[in-house]
Amino acid sequence: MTGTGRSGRRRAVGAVPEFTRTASRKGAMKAIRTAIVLIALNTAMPVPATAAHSSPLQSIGQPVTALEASLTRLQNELTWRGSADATYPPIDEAVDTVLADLLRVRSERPSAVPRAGAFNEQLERLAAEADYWVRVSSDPGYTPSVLDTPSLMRASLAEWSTEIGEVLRHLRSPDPLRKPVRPAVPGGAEVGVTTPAGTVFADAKEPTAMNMVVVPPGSYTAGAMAEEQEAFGVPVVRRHFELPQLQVTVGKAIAVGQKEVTVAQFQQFVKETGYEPAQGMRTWLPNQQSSMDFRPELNHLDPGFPQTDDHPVVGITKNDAEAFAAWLSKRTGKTYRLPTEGEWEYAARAGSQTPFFWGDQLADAGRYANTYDEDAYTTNHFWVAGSSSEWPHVGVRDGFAYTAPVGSFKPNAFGLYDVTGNAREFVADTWVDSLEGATADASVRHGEAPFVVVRGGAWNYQPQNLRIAYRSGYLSSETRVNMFGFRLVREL
Ligand SMILES: [Ca+2]
Repeated sequence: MTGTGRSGRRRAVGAVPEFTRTASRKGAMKAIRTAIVLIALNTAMPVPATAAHSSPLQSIGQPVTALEASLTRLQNELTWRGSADATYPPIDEAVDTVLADLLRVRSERPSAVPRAGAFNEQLERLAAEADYWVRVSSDPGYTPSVLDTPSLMRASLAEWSTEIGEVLRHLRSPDPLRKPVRPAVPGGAEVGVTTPAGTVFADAKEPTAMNMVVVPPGSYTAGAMAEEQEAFGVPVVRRHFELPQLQVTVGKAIAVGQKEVTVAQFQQFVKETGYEPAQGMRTWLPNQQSSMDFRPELNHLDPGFPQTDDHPVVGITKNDAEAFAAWLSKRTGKTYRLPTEGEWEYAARAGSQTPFFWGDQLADAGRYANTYDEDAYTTNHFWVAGSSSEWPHVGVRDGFAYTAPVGSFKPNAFGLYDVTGNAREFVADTWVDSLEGATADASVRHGEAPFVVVRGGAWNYQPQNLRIAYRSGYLSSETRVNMFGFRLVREL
């Protein structure tokens, strides 16, 4: 599989979920880390952990103290230096040091950092992202795209800086996800791949139970036609995201969340597990230029505007969504997960091949989706970034200035609500900037780095961007925005 870079170069896209680290220096770092573990094992293993001070490694300090110091250094490096090639090499170095220090802690003092496994997974993602930027920005042909403008890069660094702060804060804290999971009160649904399409069921008998809809197998054409892009004014710099069109088949029935995951559903997960979702988020707030500034004080319970329990949860990360799915799977004994990008588009189209799932008329948006309508305009007055122009309005009215309770509008032909409005939705894939090489069987596709893909529009989206083919990536795996939420798939 290949993707085409903005400067015209072709990049290999990994076929496996491992993110490629740049060859030589990374190999050396890995060798150093392995050597450290071997030294640690050889010296520390015969003595109890409490006697680790007798280790020769004492000369370079206690491992947890060293880890704290390297994490602090990493956090300080997570700042924009005017360009990617100035910003990322020191981050790349710093995160490798942290990973080496964490590995040493795991071998010498495994109980000292109870969440070491989760922290390692998170830091490996940052390492993969830093690697990507070092590699891409050192190419003389590199020019930033619409997805890596300075303001987006600054927000991504702010997200990571906050996350590293959280790692530091919880370095010695117990792992909340080690608590036993309380099983759901069984919903009694007997469903499988032969259950009739359109069947609605829940795997729990609880007020917060999530209704799932059986979606039949089938095929669709992914991506947009040139005529559609022309008609809806898709900026030239984004058109390749939706091209080339390809035929995709979802080979067997799946169940898809009837609605987006709500605040109440997510909050049940948080309360029962003690899970700590990401703190801070990028925002769209009244009178703000469309720059998505990171606001560290906000979180999923306060995304900067009023919500009730039945609104879609927003401001969470893809990792938070996956943690929720893992918890729900454990509670119910069924497999819940994020949809792949192919499954998402198939479910959202529900048999349609028109720009919108309801047809091709923008004027109908107010009946099917919560978008940046006249009500949102009156409250928010978004401005075009770097200009004195307000976003134009298109005469659609839906009654909601921010998010709406899930299911407030008409569903698509599969019986799914809000697929292109209310909150944008994370999918399982990682970002590739075109459909070239997309999977024809709707299986998950991985890009060069663990950057997120979001599909569907949101409450702050201009109605023309509710087109089903609309897709975009955010070049950070920790992205959270007060317009991003999710829905889940349940395997049958
Ligand atoms: Ca609205």
